[in-house]
Amino acid sequence: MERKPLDLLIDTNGVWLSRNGLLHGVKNFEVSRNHIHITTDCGSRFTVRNSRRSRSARALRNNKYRKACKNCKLSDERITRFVTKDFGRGSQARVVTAPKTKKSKPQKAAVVKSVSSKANEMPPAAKEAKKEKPVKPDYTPAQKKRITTLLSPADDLSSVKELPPFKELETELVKKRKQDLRQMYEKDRRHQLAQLERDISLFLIEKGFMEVRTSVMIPAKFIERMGITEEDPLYRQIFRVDENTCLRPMLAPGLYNYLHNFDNIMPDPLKIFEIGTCYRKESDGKEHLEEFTMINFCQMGSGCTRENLLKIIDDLLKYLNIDYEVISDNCMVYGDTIDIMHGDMEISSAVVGPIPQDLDWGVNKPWMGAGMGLERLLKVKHKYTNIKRSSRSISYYNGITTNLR
Ligand code: ATP
Ligand code: 9VF
Ligand code: MG
Repeated sequence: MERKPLDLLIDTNGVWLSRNGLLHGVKNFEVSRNHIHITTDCGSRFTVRNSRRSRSARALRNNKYRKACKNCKLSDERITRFVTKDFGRGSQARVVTAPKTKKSKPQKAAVVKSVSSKANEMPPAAKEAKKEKPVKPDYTPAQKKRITTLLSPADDLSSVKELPPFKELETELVKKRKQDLRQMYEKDRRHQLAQLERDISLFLIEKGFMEVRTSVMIPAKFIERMGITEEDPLYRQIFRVDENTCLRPMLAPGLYNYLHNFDNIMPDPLKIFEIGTCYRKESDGKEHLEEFTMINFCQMGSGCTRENLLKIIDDLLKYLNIDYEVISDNCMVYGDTIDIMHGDMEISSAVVGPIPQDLDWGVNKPWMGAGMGLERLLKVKHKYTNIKRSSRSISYYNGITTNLR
């Protein structure tokens, strides 16, 4: 059965469960592209990611709570409705989203279109423009795909009034892309992903973090020890090599081992990081790769505050020239996370520990850390429409298709 997305769960239940199991009434909520902006009856306002797989979504599906929030003054009826899964009667929450598709949703696409009711309306001028499309030859879907592949983010076809026949445009673009590649060979010769890895590495070393490299193939029991159980969506995303081995979906297990082994050898605080490939079975497209590069830095001991963590992230993203926004989210492994977003794409998840799992790794000091995807950083930096352009690949070199023969 397809899991309900978080917005639908909130809509049906009319309640919100905080991390500590406190049940709140939802006064209203607003759904934007990937987020839900929630106001509780007790007046707190926050933004969470509209995910099917988050801790909150799972908690709401489970219908369990520890205590009802006193300030929310939830009626018995609302609490009963929540615990008995009587979803039939609709919600008391006043949803202030677009009038939209409430019954026919909850596909992501529908939510995407309902950013606001205004956004759905096309201004009259735009309607006119739509009627008067510039004369374009009708490319077949395969031809459109080929042209899209050949375009670089710097190309702008929108100002071209009349597009030439397919073959002509293809030849022109192939020529341009060959020139781009030749120029890279002549002038720079650096691979974007490799260079970004070097840049981040130097940046963190300057800041006092020590670089480590751990195995890509890890014992499957590390997954368990991370607190990833069968209910966690990540569980099914893991590439298994054999019964006892898998490809790492994250860098945390390796880092945990180093935190344990280096504790009391290094002065306080201990600061380490790793950059390396991680593997996850993913189903959705433009910002997920099954093989991607993660940077995870962490600090253990003194100074592990949210403020200090955000400062390092801010310095790093300023250095890389990437705009971002901070929101809170939660996940099964770490509980509450600080998510760093660029528009609607998560570029990093950051956490301030400690968390209960630490003890299973022999770690018993405060920590903070963040994981960030390098291909997503490149996607933002170079305005790629698809993350494949920045991935490990034989089909693209620095975002340029290599299929030019
Ligand atoms: P998402 O919800 O977007 O799938 P996530 O929360 O599962 O991401 P984390 O486990 O927090 O991802 O990983 C830390 C970072 O690694 C993310 O913020 C993202 O930048 C990057 N990342 C995670 N999964 C992928 C992927 N499949 N492809 C590319 N980058 C990824
Ligand atoms: C932050 C996201 C548990 C003390 C070794 C370091 C972190 C979030 C990282 C990553 C993950 N966590 N994709 O932990 O820095 O592990 O899910 Si540690
Ligand atoms: Mg995350």
